[in-house]
Amino acid sequence: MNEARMVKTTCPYCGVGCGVLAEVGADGSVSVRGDPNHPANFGRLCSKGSALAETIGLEGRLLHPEIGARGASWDEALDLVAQRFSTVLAEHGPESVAFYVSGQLLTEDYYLANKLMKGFIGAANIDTNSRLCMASSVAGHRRAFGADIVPGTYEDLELADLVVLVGSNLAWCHPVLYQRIVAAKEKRPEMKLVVIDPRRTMTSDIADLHLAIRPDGDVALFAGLLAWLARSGLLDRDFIAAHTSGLEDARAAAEELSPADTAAVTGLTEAELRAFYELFAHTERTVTVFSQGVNQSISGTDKVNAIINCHLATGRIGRPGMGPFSVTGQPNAMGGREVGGLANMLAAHMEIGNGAHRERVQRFWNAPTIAARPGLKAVDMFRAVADGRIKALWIMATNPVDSMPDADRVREAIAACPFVVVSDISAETDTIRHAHVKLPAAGWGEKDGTVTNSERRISRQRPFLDAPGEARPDWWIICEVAKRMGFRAAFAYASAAEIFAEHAALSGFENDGERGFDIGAYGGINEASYEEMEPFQWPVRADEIEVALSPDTPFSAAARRGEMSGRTKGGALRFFADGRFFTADHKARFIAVRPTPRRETDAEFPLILNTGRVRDHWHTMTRTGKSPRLSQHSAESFVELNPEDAARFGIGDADIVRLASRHGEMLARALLTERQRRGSAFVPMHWTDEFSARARVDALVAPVTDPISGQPASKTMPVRAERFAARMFGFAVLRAKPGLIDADYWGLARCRGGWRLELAWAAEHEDWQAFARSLLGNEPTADLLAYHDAANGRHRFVSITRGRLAGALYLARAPLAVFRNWLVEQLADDQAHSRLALLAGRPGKGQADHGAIVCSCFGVGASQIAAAVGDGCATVEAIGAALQAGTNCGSCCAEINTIIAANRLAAAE
Ligand SMILES: Nc1nc2c(c(=O)[nH]1)N[C@H]1C(S)=C(S)[C@@H](COP(=O)(O)OP(=O)(O)OC[C@H]3O[C@@H](n4cnc5c(=O)[nH]c(N)nc54)[C@H](O)[C@@H]3O)O[C@H]1N2
Ligand SMILES: Nc1nc2c(c(=O)[nH]1)N[C@H]1C(S)=C(S)[C@@H](COP(=O)(O)OP(=O)(O)OC[C@H]3O[C@@H](n4cnc5c(=O)[nH]c(N)nc54)[C@H](O)[C@@H]3O)O[C@H]1N2
Ligand code: SF4
Ligand SMILES: [Mo]
Repeated sequence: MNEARMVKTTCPYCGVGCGVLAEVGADGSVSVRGDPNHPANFGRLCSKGSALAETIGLEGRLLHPEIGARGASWDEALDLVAQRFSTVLAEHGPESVAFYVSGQLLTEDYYLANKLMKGFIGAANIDTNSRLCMASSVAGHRRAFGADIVPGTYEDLELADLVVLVGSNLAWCHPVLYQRIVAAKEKRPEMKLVVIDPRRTMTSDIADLHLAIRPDGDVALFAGLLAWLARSGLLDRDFIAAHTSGLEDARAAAEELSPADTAAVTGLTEAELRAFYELFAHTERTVTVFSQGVNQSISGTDKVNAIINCHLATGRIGRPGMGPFSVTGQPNAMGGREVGGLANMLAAHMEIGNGAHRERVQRFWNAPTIAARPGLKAVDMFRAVADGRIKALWIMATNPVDSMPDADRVREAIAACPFVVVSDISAETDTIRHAHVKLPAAGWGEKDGTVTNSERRISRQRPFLDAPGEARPDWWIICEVAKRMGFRAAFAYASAAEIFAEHAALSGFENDGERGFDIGAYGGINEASYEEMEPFQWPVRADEIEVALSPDTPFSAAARRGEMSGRTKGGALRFFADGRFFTADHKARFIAVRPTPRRETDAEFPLILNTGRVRDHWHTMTRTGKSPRLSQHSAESFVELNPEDAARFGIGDADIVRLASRHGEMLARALLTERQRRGSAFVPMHWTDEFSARARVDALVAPVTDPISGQPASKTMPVRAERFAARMFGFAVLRAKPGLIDADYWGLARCRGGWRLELAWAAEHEDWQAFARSLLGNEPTADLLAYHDAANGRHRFVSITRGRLAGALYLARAPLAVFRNWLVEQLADDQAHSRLALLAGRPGKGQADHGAIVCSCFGVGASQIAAAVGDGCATVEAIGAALQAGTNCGSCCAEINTIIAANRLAAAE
């Protein structure tokens, strides 16, 4: 037996970058909790972080290299990859190969992928899923500041008197940061929160003001704010004169819109605009947080600059409690930017377009060549794959067949590419299916390296499990291919620490304060110091903590001291406090921005499709889809529609909806809600062919991009919605994962004890009994109970083995009204069940259905919470005391509040 141990690491999901303590018991069991000493979360975790231990099982893991459909040794697979890339390179030149990588790689992996492509293959056809995520913020920062820098820190969100959230569903997507704001607001109720989002999200529930802006109205909104500040004499003239240029042009552009125009473009009333403008103008300590409602747009970069303009105009940048704050999505979106993972950047914040930078990086790497010009951005890269310009493609840690716009074309392009390599942890994804070579990567808990969060804080991910099967770290895989391509000396790393040391050294190399990203102090870091490294924020220049490298000072302690002394002393914790920017004249730039024409709907495609995230799933669900807890909150894909629109299209609640655009189509469950703006629909991005029939939303999204950043406009796609004429609906709970599912629509989700499945068909089956047998299995020991009401089209099947529920299927001509959560509980329950109740699909006397799961930590459902409200619980705390709901991670508190409000309202009526 091994000894129990605890390892400090970092959550692998969102860009908040929470510290996690992973405890491995003597029996090998793993449990996780928030690290109370980590400055991002101080012990908190959200629902996804709390459920991490449920996602590290080996189910679905890719454990061995594969070539085609057969297993292969590492040597064989690596030789083949190196040989094919080298051959294509020799025959067609460096621009005929490409890497498509990910903000979920660790910095060390990312650094090497970039080094191999740009310095050794010699082109820049490496792009990343950050193109779909952060590219507009990167471009906006570079235009305004001369460098891609987030000026502030998380603490600023707590110190602010006004937090403006633009296109950010923080409550669900950066939950711990959101909870820090909630806690700050509880302490200082005068603190104000404004949410700017076309949807009324859970985040808007605690907002003092929610502006349900028309999609892409943001440039007009913030241009209007600049004009308003100027007209009202509220500009910070001193700051503007000393530290900026370009105000007059920006102001002139902003003033082209009258207040009435601004109201028309934003879809907001002049009174709403005034309320927001007044609040912003008169609150010095203002932070504007923005995310994908800003970045994923045809005017994404302009939106970013429209926001930054207002902060520059008021001098609110780089000081406590103020500044523009782009929150990063993925755990290492920021680290990817540090290493220059985007096709138009070079390593360590240097630029491909700059000859001196190219020469410097080439010299530092001692590289045979260096990319001479920017490479293809993601959308163009997959176009080049489609038309045969790219002949060998290596995809790492991302799932483009589901997450790229025009996803069906991307799938065709990958399927037709002569040589595709995919490194992933999962054996079955919609992308890896098309790989010629599959390389098993080590996953979270197994791999070793660093990530950088939204506030520029670098934290260690440390391993606490052995990599299963033959899985290997991504950096190792890249090195082995590079060596086999002839670049042995430059890729002879023995550990992640060595790579980090080189990356840190490059950041400080010939820097002289010219580049904001500088962690030169860590340039000489050795294995032991790397092992102990505490989370720190960049920059930490070499001269800031020289002492760190003296042999008698443990590095981490010195680094901590460096952080405390050098940084506050030099004011380096926040950028731009000194008014010094990274442009040639060190002044920030105002950018003249004008609203671009909206993406228009027409008679054929009358709705604007908005896409995004749900609380408990992560992207394409390869990890969260394994967790029963996380799979209950949203158990199938859905489309949110305003009830008026739904009525217009003849769609009822819980109907199946077919959504179509000029690019593709999908099916999803209708969810009618007033939270959705009229004229728009919302579909989550998560569901793939693994978990559903035809629910890949990116099949509908056009490959239309922001002209500056190349980021796709994933949130404004004109579509059509119509009722899918289902003749039959079904719901099933199953112990075993079903194989092929013979239904026009289905959605599969993990639950405790097995799986739950939603079904629909356009036509009646000839033989429902046969379908039931195929789904529930033909185990000879099973009792298959059946109930038929043929006239009304109702059929029910229950399979019992050894007195226990093995599976059940319910069929009806309308959306099923069975008690889903009760049935799911029966599956997990080892008691003998009432056959009658099971066949009826509803709890017997004295039992209750808990309703849709709201609190995933304790499995508490909406009906339970509603009942507790009926019993007098009127606050989230009271619900917590009665049911535990909301008392662990707190991610569900906003929903509990909504249920309390609705039920108190109902009681009052
Ligand atoms: N639970 C969960 N959390 C996650 C992730 C996840 O998959 N699941 N992914 C992580 C990643 S990689 C990212 S990038 C972040 C994303 O985090 P967010 O950006 O907060 O999430 P989204 O849901 O993509 O979009 C945010 C909001 O933008 C709004 N929006 C759409 N169009 C517009 C518009 O024109 N203007 C304005 N102002 N708003 C608009 C949408 O209605 C939506 O509510 O989340 C991270 N965190
Ligand atoms: N319509 C629409 N589309 C979107 C968005 C949207 O809002 N709307 N958002 C976009 C954004 S912001 C993002 S960030 C992308 C995300 O989209 P993707 O990056 O495609 O989504 P993931 O599911 O996170 O893919 C990560 C893959 O890496 C694998 N993996 C996990 N850990 C490791 C590891 O350690 N090593 C390796 N090699 N593989 C690993 C996982 O199994 C999975 O297959 O989607 C974008 N697409
Ligand atoms: S907020 Fe949640 S998902 Fe994001 S890093 Fe923290 S625990 Fe992980
Ligand atoms: Mo993202």
